[in-house]
Formats: sequence, structure tokens, C-alpha cells
Amino acid sequence: MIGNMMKQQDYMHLEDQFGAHNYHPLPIVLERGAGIYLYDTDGKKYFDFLSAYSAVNQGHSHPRLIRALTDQAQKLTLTSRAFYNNKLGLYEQKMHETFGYDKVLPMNTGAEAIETAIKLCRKWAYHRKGLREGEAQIIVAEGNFHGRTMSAVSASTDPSSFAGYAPLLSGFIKVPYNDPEAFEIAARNPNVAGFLIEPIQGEAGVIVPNDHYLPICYDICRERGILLMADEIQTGIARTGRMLACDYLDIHPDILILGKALSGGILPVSAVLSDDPVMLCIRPGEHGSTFGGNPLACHVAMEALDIVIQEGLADNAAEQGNYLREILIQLSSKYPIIREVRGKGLLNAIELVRNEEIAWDLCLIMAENGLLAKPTHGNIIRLAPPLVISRSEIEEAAGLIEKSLKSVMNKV
Ligand code: IF1
Repeated sequence: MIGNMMKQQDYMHLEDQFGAHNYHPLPIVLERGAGIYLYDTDGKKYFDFLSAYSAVNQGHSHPRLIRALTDQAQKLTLTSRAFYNNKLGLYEQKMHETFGYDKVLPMNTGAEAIETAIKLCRKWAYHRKGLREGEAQIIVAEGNFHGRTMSAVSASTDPSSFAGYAPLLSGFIKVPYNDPEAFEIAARNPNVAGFLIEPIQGEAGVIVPNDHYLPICYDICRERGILLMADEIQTGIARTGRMLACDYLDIHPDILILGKALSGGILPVSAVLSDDPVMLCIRPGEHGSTFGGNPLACHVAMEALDIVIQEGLADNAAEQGNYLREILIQLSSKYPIIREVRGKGLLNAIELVRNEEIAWDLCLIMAENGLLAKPTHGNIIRLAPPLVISRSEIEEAAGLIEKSLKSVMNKV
């Protein structure tokens, strides 16, 4: 069957028949994106309130990113790190100037950057902290999400992430999130080398900790020679209203982990940033990746960062995010199905009083009404549009959310 004769269910059938069943997508087949909008194969227009889990902060198919992609693709896409190239050094310098770390280790997916950070922390533990090889422990928070690789799922407390994948990696100590006392007790263990933490837990349902949580943990890390490793793969690149969520807290993590919107959702680009005493613990030949630091990724990522800064996306995320939460809080008093509104900048979520069926139904109705969002962990719906959204577009989108809430209320 040729593409333009196909109906939406034909595309879904192909994925069902020939694709692994590791997802349960909403029944929408998308064909095009532009700015804050997505269009399905029937031409129906949607507000994108997921932004590919905060990878499309700059908006879909941003003209400057497409131009950067196509210009560089016509010159050079990949050399491997067997040789130098004329983009990697410039990108590394830009990352140094933007985030204030001595060096960056370029990778591709977020999970690869997490793996890199864990390896770097362990190397540092044995070479600089003086721990016995094999003894290093990394503290992680319950409810974390750091990716789908074996280290990441070994750190997870969510059975849907780790069940059935044993034997898991040892060396992770799990503590409750947003509990500095629990962290302090766990950090008494002399073998603790690192603390891997999301400044806001995304997958857990946009859990925003108390303002004092990370600063207290950061001070304990300083006192006890523990590397604070901030997973800003989802919260970074202006999503929460500052370039980094850690910028609100005035803390400078020992290891910073970025991904997703670092490339504006054009291609996988992730990064691990640290200062020389940590970063130089990995020597030539001890870590790497075929595509890590490729010239195409570097060229696109430099443009993606320029867009964030030149278009003031952090400030816009802060302003429009406050406005969106203001409206959602008003809606929660009109529609008691909303138990809580949470978020920072344009990383937001509503938690519903009912179970996941209602959240799924609400997402189906919102899609019907022209707004795309997806439940996370049952009854929580993430609401995270691209950071280029305007005040009037927030108002229009909120109108669709209210229209959908009305329909769902009639169903319960
Ligand atoms: C899926 C979740 C979000 C992340 C944080 C590392 C990674 C992610 C804080 C790994 C990736 C993605 C993965 C994607 C859906 C999405 C997700 F639902 F899975 F958990 F956003 F919350 N740290 N999150 O959020 O980065 O390897 O994916 O590039 O697996 O379905 P990645």
C-alpha cells in the first residue's frame, strides 16, 4: 500500500505487526510538526503539550535548526573520533562558556550520558577519592528515572523499569526523594562516591522538591567528598524557566548531565560536563561512542543553544509556565477531578483524583479537542509545551483543556 492511500489505522497496524510492543501510544498518527503544533496524517492540528518529553523546547522543525542540519549534512556528518573535526572543538568551547565547566564528554542519548556519568564517578572514586576498586556506591532517589540501560534500571525503584532484567548492577543506594535527613544518613557510608539526582523528578510525575533539599545535599556532598551528579536531561535547556533547574538553587553540580533539547529534538545529542579533576579520570581509549561528538550533532547543538539564549526561552518558560499553572489552579477549583497542579516553568503536571483510566480518557478527549498530552504513572498528566509558546496560545490551549475536563466530568 502506498503512503498517501493509507489511513491512520493502517500506520498503527504496521507498527503493531512489525514493531516491538514496548510502547502503548495514543491512537494518533503524526506527520508534521511546526513550532508548538503537530499535524496528523489527516491534517488535524494539535497543540503539542508533551514536546517529546522536553526534547523539543525550541519548537518543532525550527527553521534555524533545519538550516543548520541541512547545511552541515551536505558537508560532513560523521568522522568517528579517530580524527579531529572542525565542529567538535567549537561546540566544546561553547558548552564550556555556556555552563561553566572545564570540559564536556559528548554522547548521544540521555541514557548514554547517564552511563558515562556513572563510569566517570566510579573512575574518580578509585583514582582520586581512594576507594577500593569495586566498592564505590552511588546514592539515587526513589522514583528516579535515568533511562532504560542496565545501570539506569539498576538504579530504579520502579518495577516496570527493572523487573525481569536481572542480574542488575550493584552499587546503588536508594533513598527517599526530597528528604535531606535520609540523604545525610546514607552519605555517612565512606564508600559513597556520588549522588545522582533529578532536580525535579519528571517521570515520577513532575515532583518538585523543597527549595532547601538540593542545597542541603550539595553541602553534605562538599563536606564528604561526594560528587553531586545532576540529571538535567529533562529539566535542562530552559525547560523549568532557567537554563538549568539547578540555577534556581545556586548550586554547581560536580557532574552535569544534559540531553533531549540540547539538539532541539533534531537528533540525539547528550553531554556530560565536569571539571578537570573529575573529567580527566577517563583516559584515551577508556570510554567513547561511534556518533559521540559528531560534526552534525555539534553544529545543530550550537544552533539549538543559540536559539534558547537569543529567543529568551528560559524567561518565556518562566512567564508562560506561571500563567499556565495559574489557570490550571483555577480549573482545579471548578473541576475537582484535578487533585493537584505541580510544576516549574513549562514542566507541569496535573494529578487527577481518579485512577489511570480517567487520565487516559482525558488524554483521548484532549486529543479529540486538539491538544496532545500523555499520562505518566497512572493518574498524572504532564503538560509541557515547547518553550516558544505565547500567552495567547496558553489561553487557547487552556480552553481546550477545560473543554475536555467538562466532557470527562460528564462521564464520571
Ligand atoms: C522513554 C520517561 C520521561 C529522562 C531523564 C534520562 C533519560 C530520560 C530525567 C534518558 C528520558 C524519556 C525516555 C522515554 C520517555 C521519556 C520519559 F517517561 F521515560 F521517563 F521524559 F520522563 N534522564 N526520558 O527523562 O534519556 O536515553 O531517553 O535519551 O523511555 O519512553 P534517553
